[in-house]
Amino acid sequence: VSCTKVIVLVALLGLTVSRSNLQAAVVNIDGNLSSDWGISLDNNKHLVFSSAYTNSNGTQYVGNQNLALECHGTTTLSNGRLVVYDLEDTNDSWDHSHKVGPLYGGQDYDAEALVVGVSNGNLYIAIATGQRPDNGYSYFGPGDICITKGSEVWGIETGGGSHATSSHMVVDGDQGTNYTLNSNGYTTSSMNSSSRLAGSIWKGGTWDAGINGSNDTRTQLRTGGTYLGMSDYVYNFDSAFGQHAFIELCIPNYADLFGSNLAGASIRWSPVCGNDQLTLCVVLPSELPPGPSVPEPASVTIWAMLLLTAICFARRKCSLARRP
Ligand SMILES: [Ca+2]
Ligand SMILES: [Ca+2]
Ligand SMILES: [Ca+2]
Ligand SMILES: [Ca+2]
Repeated sequence: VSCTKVIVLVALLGLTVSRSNLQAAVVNIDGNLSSDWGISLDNNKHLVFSSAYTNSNGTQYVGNQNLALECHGTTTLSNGRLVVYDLEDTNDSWDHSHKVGPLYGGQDYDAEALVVGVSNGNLYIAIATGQRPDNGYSYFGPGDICITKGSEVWGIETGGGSHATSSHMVVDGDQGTNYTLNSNGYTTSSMNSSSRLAGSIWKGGTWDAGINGSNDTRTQLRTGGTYLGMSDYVYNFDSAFGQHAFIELCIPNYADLFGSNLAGASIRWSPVCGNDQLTLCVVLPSELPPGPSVPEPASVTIWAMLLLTAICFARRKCSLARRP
């Protein structure tokens, strides 16, 4: 067998392996969490979670029950995606008198799922929540996504406000929004911002804390910070979803952008009041699955090809737009 034939064979094998891995790795940033995250809605518009999501006792997470069913961990979905998750879906029919923990607010304030994954150097985040603009203006104030590692803090602007009420989807580049609340957590005003756009990524800055009793110290990126770039971002809501909305985003080449690999970082999201909170401490899953136990030279070639293909794919799929 000639050397050329071996190389061609290894190349074909590498391409086959990489193709199957990359198909599993594709996340469509469309505000639909069904096929890529295993989070969908049943006929009654209640969340349904993939059987891969389990509670601390190892039983499947079913949602829509009570706070005791909050669960978090790392799992591999049926599509092959390795994810880190925090699920806490309280009853979708609860009114504002119900506790979502630590404070009250019912479904309108329910932070239901925060799921994170990494593929090909890109960071993907998905959120399911009851925070919808059509909850009523005073009940609507989605916080910004906060990532911390040691003393470093990054934020992703979620937007919303008046733009959200005129459109069923907030996307990257729409105006961002700052919400002002009263001491009970009701939104009293909101201000759109064209200098902090939805989906924009920031380092540092001054964060608002939740209301008294929520003990949430970073719910909303209020002022300042250094602009790093834009994510590929969608905040999707529709009456067809019942009282649910879905955030989905991709931060391309996140380790380069952040200057950190985020191992041991904490990712969190809550409404601006902090009445309900999701906090995920992630040691992010590695980008590639463990290599097959094949002879060393072939293995090296396959993984090198995987990496090269992955880099090409990542650049095509999710490119970073920087402000001039
Ligand atoms: Ca999707
Ligand atoms: Ca719920
Ligand atoms: Ca919740
Ligand atoms: Ca905001």
